[in-house]
Amino acid sequence: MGDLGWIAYPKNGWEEIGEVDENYAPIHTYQVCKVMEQNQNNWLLTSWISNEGASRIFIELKFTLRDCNSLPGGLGTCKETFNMYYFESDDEDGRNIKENQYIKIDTIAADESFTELDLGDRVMKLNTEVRDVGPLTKKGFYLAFQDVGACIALVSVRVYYKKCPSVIRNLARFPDTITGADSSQLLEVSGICINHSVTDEAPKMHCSAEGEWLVPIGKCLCKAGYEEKNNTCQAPSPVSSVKKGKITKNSISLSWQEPDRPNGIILEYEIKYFEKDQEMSYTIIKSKETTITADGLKPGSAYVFQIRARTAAGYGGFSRRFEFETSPVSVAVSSDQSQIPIIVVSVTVGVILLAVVIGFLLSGSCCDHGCGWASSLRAVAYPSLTWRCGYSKAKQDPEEEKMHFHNGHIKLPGVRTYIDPHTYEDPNQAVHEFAKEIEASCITIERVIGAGEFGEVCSGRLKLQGKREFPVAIKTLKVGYTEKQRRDFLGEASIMGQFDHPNIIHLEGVVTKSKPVMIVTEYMENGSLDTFLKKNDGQFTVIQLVGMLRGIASGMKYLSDMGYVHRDLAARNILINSNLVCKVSDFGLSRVLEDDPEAAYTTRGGKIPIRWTAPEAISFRKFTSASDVWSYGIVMWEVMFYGERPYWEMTNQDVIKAVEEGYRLPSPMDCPAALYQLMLDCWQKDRNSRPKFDEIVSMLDKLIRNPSSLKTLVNASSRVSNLLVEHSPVGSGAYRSVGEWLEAIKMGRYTEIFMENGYSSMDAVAQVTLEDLRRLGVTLVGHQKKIMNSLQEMKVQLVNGMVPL
Ligand code: ACK
Repeated sequence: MGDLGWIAYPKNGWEEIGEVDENYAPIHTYQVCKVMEQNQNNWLLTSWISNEGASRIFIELKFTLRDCNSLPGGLGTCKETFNMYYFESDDEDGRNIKENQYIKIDTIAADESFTELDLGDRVMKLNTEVRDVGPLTKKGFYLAFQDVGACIALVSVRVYYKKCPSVIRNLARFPDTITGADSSQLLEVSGICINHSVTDEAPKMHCSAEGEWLVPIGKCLCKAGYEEKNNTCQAPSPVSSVKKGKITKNSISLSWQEPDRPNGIILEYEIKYFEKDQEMSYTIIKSKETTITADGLKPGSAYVFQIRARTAAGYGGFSRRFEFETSPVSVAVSSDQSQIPIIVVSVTVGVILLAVVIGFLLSGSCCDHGCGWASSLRAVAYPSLTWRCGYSKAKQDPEEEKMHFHNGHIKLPGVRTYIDPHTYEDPNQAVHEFAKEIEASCITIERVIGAGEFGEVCSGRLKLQGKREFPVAIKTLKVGYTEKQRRDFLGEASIMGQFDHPNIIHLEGVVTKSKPVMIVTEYMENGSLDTFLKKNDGQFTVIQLVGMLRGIASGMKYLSDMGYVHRDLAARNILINSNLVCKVSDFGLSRVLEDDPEAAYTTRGGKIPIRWTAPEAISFRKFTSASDVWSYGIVMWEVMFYGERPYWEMTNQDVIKAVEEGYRLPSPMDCPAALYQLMLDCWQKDRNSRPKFDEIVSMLDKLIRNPSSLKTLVNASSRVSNLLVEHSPVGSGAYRSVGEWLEAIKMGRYTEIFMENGYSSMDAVAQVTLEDLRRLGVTLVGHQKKIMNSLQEMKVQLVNGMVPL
């Protein structure tokens, strides 16, 4: 409002005009209009502007400029541009520097100049131009505007920088981050775990030059005893109500309820007890049930009990202390005798367990995994023995033993291996081992979003006790199902429930105690990846696409580490949420055999999604993580091609033959060479030569950190040499019409515009330039690229004599 402190020289050049805006607020405008006089050199210098730590700044100018043609007699001297400069300085001392020390930013021209006529109509054609400057190395700078004989009114100068605003993602806080100096630079920023959380995988995000956070990597987890809610970790309520059951002179039975706010699925409870005032000598029992009997206690003595729950995130806090007393000696002496054999058996079990552990350790032959098991086993074994100078062991619940040895697997907390639900005799047991039972009344079904093999897929909301309602996807099992269908349907939940990873679809639970039977998972707003990409063709940056691929690779790394082979990895089996986070889904037991519409019967009788499957898996059903890597390469191709069908309309038989003969899919258009190379690596015939998922993740991370490595694209002529020529839409021969061509490259929406503007033949289309496309209203850069690349490719093919245009 006051004096801007800008300096104009010579004095009769730029002139400050006090005006008011539409709200009658005073505004400054600088004008100059020496169009009739020779050799103008009028400077306008701003005051010192601090760059506030930014190394790249943007300057937005709003101005009007007079059309020289509309000036009678001024044509010889009149100009229609002016120049913008800057000079960096740490303080205001730089003000009196010479003109030639200023660095030119650009010559500014008007998109629209105004004429006498416009003046008469009082139409002011305001131009907006933005320029950026960087890298800046000092604390601030001056701007200068040089007029050399134009008629200009400078109405507004806005100077700004861009930043990625502070955000909490994956329980990590990322600070306000000023974007980098380079317009293509991605700054890697480390997040700091929020209160009560700890690092799982170092959380990082990338701040783009446009001020957007991209490609979150890693995450924090709430500490043991805390649960995640609205991007914070708050302590869960501990076990609150503990009731005593049967009490004898040597034993106390207890039961309790699940905590009000369990931290995920409760895997087990830990019960700590000790004789009152003897806290140093305590016993710990682990149980999967909400009841236990502590025996071997002293008659007529008070005991203190505390219970805590364990979920995948760790232990919650202990409950308050509950105190109960055993019966005095005179009560139920005879019934007590029956306990003795049990105690003896239990102690024996404990000793055998310990012997097994020591055997493992002493044998010295165990692999890393084996040692992990052994040490975990030791930790779990101690409930069967006394702790410090405690008492003989409490009665061991058979459930606890199953926890140690489950269907021949040693399944202990902390050992992350996948267990095939088929190994369970009773599939219901597998479901309840890995999936939480949800009451149907907690679920509100809102709408049907699709059809699954077993019934409808719906979206809805889940309200769990003590938690805020949140959106979920619900798969239902249709009425009239057979026992096998029910088993297969719930099999997916038994598999999914074993996984816990940000790039694997998360299971909330199952409804099995009422009908319809349901599987409830997290809701993924953008649905399946193939449909989503087709709908948004050409609309993402390469970095965004690579971010999606990185997520999928990270999920697959987790699965392969768990020993799980997916067998049907394809873009249609990836779900994508509103943050563009991709998650691997579809873990059906019979999936590969039955429910994938892409799966076809092979000569050996199996049903396999041919286009996505590695040759060794098609030929002799050798499904491994390496065959998943082949499928991953196909997913990369689908993503970079925005959901195009691999091998287009080739028949399955032709695909098998072509792949056997060494042909591979051509590079998608505009594909960075590094990504296409990775695809080709995934499609190595020798499965041992294919990269592993951890290598793929590292490779993609490297590309994301160094986006300039993505700038080298597979060039059109090398693409041609890779083409499965007869089957590429581009190489499939001359197009009969412009419509057919645009349809083939999925740009059919522009057919009418092309025809209306005279591009009605392929000959005419061949002349189209980028400028023409913009004029036709093809404004999306992705679409412009697609059309121009296709034209370019047709021209290359013409040169090569491959496909006549
Ligand atoms: O492409 P879509 O919208 O995404 O159509 C299919 C449909 O259900 C049948 O599978 C959608 N779908 C499946 N699981 C989920 C989920 N967890 N969140 C959102 N949509 C889902 C899928």
